[in-house]
Amino acid sequence: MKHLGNTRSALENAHAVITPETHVRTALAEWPGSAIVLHIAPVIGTRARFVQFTAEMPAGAAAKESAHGYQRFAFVLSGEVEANVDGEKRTLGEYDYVYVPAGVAHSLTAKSDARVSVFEKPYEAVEGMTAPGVYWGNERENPGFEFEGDDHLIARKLLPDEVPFDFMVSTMSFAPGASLPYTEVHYMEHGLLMLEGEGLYKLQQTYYPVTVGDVIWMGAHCPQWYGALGREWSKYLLYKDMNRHPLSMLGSGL
Ligand code: UGY
Ligand code: MN
Repeated sequence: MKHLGNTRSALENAHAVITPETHVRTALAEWPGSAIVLHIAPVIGTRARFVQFTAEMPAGAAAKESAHGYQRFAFVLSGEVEANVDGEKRTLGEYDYVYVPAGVAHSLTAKSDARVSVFEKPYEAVEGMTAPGVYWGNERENPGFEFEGDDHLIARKLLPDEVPFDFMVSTMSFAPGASLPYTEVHYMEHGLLMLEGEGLYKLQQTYYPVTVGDVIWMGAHCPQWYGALGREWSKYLLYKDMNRHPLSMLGSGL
């Protein structure tokens, strides 16, 4: 695919497809020793309201909370990472994850070479509402539910579906041939990482073949649909902002 500059990567006004052969690594002060592939940031398209990156951590590398105390969701793609959050230490393996609320000091230390998918967002507090606490989980232990009644399409919510959370991370799993029931158009944004399998993603008016390792940004109102191809179930990790009035960002200066 790299021949003569060919790529499936694309950037449009309300979406981006970012495929592994176009990834460029950078460094972040909070992740010394790790290579960071910063996929989605507020400089993209209609100004994303979150960041999504993959941290490639060599064994021994350690990370700390983000400089501005953003909420962080860290999902281990491979290897082992020791998370030390609020006095609690846990070793996270494949598909284990932790949600760390805004302003909570923590460390993530690679016990072996590891890859971690990270989403960060400033917390939009609501007056009188207690902010969420630390939350741990494993995607594979989540039984999930049939999405819109389709037993070939299983959704797993990785965070409690509760109003104090201002975003959700889920996985969506599709049997070959299964698809989203209709083209969705919604205000909420998505960051997506293909974890397993392959299929066709329709974004605005274009159909993209997508496979493991591909990242997709879907801005507000981006028409979106997915149909699974191949012989295996496909699965993607999906960030979505939730539970806040669309204009509340004006008050917070975003
Ligand atoms: O619920 C959702 O927003 C989800 N079904 N979107 C998606 O998979 N692109
Ligand atoms: Mn959606």
